[in-house]
Amino acid sequence: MYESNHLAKHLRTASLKQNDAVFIHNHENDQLISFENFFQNAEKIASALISAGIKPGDRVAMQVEKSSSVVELYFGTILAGACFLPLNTAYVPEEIDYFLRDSQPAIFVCDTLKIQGLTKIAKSNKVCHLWTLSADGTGTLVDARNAESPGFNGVKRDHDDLAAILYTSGTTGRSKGAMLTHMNLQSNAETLFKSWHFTNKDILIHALPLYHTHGLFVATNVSLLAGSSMLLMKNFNTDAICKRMPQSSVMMGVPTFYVRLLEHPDLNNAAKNMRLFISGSAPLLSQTHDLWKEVTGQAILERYGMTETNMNTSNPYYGERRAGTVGISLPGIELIVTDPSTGRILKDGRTGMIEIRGPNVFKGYWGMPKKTAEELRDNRFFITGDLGKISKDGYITLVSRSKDLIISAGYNIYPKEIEQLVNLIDGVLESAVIGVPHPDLGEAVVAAIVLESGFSLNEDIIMDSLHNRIANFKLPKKLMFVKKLPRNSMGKIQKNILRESYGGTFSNSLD
Ligand code: MCA
Ligand code: AMP
Repeated sequence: MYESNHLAKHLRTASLKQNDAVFIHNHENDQLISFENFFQNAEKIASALISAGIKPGDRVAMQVEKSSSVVELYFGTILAGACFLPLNTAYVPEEIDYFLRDSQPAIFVCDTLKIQGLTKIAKSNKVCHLWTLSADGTGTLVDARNAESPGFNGVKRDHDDLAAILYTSGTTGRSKGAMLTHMNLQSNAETLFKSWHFTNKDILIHALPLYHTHGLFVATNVSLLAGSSMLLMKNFNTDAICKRMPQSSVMMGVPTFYVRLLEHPDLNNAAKNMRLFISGSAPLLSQTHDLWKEVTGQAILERYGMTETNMNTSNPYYGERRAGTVGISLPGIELIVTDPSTGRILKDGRTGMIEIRGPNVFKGYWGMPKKTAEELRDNRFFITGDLGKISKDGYITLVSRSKDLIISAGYNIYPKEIEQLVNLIDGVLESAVIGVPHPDLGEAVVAAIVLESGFSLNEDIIMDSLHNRIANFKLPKKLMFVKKLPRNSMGKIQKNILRESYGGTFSNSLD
């Protein structure tokens, strides 16, 4: 089936033998969607996209709440030969304007509730069709789908053709669209499905968003390849997860999931039937790893990935899951550590830049050949920006990052973007944004602000100016008004000193 469409063909194979089995179980309304139902809906969406004039390689962008229809739209887009472009639901219109301008999608699917604010933006960016999709499964996308019949067999797409573009924030403040091919997604799903021993008996607790690599590709593609089920939860909620664990077998989450679940009194009992807990997207503290093992008797399997590469390393399914490490390179993926200034390979466990090569590595940044050339070497090694080391027996430890990036509960936040907005506020002389340890989020955003002399701005004024200009999760959790910023002899702001000064800001809080 779907013979000429590389990714669709591979993702469909396992479930052909179990069309009636449940692929998606919607937690909110207990609705069960069989594989057959799912693929028929995806085929109808593909037909609707083609009827709307979609051509191979066209972008289908979406910003909608999590639902099974999103998964159908993803697969329908692949079948239609187009390129799926999901956007974080927290992005405000100003941010959406940038993504539409940069990616020039043919179709943009948005939440029915947001259509008023987004119509003008879609028009000014020459989007051909603005469709809607609400979390309750209604909208013009669904109307278009329902007007079609199933049976669409997929547009021809080869392994090197684009399947998706996912935006990842840029150190200069401009988000970059990572171009992912059919092979990138298929090869990584295949590797993970084998490494983590997924089967059609598995039921995956899916409480992650569907607009990032973790919840979209890792969770969904692996489940499709294995023919396993997903329990789709709209949000992360510890009560609901503990209640559902006894009927489930695997959970994928960011470290915040594990930190919060450890607070739940039922965890020990609830986790007894689970065979695997996987963590990634941000560092899992050794304390969390150890405590989880103490309470549930199971070692969390930590893995390491990036939007540009999907997953690179994983702790083993059998064998030692070593706390504080992200495990070993996945089969078929080369990982080297290099000297950041010369690019020469470093041996003997020395710390340096992690570089990755393999079928998982993306094609480049959308419309940014210069940026692509800076990060993707001619020999196809991708310079990750993560600093780490490899132990004698192959375990990789991430030590720090060379990029100025904050990871807050799995969401990436680039300080530069916030600094630029803070600096525009009347009365602000300059600012520096840093990430500091936070017991729940891992890292939280703190902004150090210097005011121009004669101005006396308070927190509310600053926060009011930032609201509606950036997504809420990027907003600083704390503002520090300072007389001046620490600088080195070259005049560069010393963020390490700020991190030391404010490192204890949230040490006792769970705000
Ligand atoms: C929500 N808020 C946050 C975050 N999430 N603030 C900072 N950082 C966050 N991550 C804020 C909201 O803006 C809101 O603020 C308030 O918290 C409550 O919002 P709510 O949605 O109720 O929050 P929550 O349910 O507690 O969300 C926490 C969460 C969520 C469930 C842990 O952040 C989450 O789903 N994170 C996972 C992200 C993820 O999938 N990352 C994978 C990226 P206000 O009250 O002011 O409105 S892919 C990746 O990294 C690579 C490839 C990889 O390796 O996987
Ligand atoms: P993103 O840009 O959302 O793809 O985030 C990728 C970044 O998340 C990587 O470059 C790492 O810095 C970080 N990351 C992913 N998994 C882990 C992990 N297990 N431990 C620490 N950092 C991680």
